[in-house]
Amino acid sequence: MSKTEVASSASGKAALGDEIVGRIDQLSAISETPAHLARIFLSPEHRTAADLILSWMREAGMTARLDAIGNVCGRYEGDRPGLPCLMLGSHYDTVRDAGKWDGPLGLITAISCVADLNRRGRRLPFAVEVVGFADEEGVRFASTLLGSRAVAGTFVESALNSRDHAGISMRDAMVTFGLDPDHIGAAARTRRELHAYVELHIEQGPVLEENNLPVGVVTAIAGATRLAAKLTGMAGHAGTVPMAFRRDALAGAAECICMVEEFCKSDAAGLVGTVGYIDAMPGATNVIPGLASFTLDIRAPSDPHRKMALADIVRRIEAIAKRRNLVLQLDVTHENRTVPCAPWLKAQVADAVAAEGFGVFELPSGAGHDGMAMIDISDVAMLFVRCRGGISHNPAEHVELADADAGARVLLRLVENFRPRETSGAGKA
Ligand code: HGY
Ligand code: MN
Ligand code: MN
Repeated sequence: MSKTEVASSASGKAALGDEIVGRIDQLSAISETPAHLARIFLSPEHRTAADLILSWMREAGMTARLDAIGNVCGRYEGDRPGLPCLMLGSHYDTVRDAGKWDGPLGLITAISCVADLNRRGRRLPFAVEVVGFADEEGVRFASTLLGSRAVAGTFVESALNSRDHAGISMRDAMVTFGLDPDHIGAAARTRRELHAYVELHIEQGPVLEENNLPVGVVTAIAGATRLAAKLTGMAGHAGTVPMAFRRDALAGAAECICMVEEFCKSDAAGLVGTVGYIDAMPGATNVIPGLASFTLDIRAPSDPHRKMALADIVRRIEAIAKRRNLVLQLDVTHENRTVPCAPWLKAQVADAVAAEGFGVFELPSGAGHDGMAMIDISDVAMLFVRCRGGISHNPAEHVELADADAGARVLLRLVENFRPRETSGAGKA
């Protein structure tokens, strides 16, 4: 890139942060309720958000479409039509009571980078595609990464039978949304169509802030296992059943939850365990709960570590259920292996960080990301952007304008300097 181009796009880039932050606010207004940001897969808010993002993609000079599972897909042609692409993106669904940056920052930044190329009439020797994944969080249906799995061609049909808390199946929800559940396969892409997948995302942790850095280069995405546990005891009268005779399902679940916390706290190698959801039936003050359901989310820096820890935790839950004479049902609802970022691609992310004048700092991702699905059709890499206090999955999630701008400048630099693996000197795939 010539000096003037860098200068002109640098001034253009200075506006990148403003455009990005403005759109983050615009998108965050599309929520199930105004008070608590939630944009859930196949909801009316999903549709409204998709329409807005597709309009941004078209304004940026991309052709844009909603794919067969509700992802938003934009394409900016290279210097010749039909070239393989560098795919950028992130997700645009949220957790409940979410922050507004988790997912949208990566998607909106990618769109702004393409808009900058388009403003300058810049065409590259590859296409640039931007994908907004429709369901990374897995809030509505137990399994996650539904959008990116559909793109990777690894969507499991049986997921269509899973039901949300209202008992609506994914299949029916897709039909209501206007999508054909038997057509999901049309969203799949092939390895041949992609040079690489790169995602910009907030760090969702405190490490960049502690190191006083706006951006970081991700080394790997930690794997995770999600489980659904159900304990069945005996409902009874809160006033008449002596404690020794009770089969209290909620008390059993509480003992399991405290055990998971203690077990993970005592692990010195980064094991984390979370119970994010619990439900007790019948849920009346004066009734001993006969049924308790809760979720488990177990993660560790390596797959063997996670699997060994999980086996131990399951044994302990089984022992608690047995001792309390409770019937246990424990199902794995989602499992993702740890995904390494490709060294050749990670190096280009690092080069772009350095070229924009920032220190190169590598760190793993404890959070899951769509790259865990995209790895099945492409090498992946990630660029992290600092978020205040490392807070995420919380309305207090925040990114400073300067850091949003820094992330955009690095991503744009990466795109303009991108060399496919075969020409990057990294040797044959
Ligand atoms: O759960 C995760 O790690 C991601 O935010 N979905
Ligand atoms: Mn998230
Ligand atoms: Mn995310």
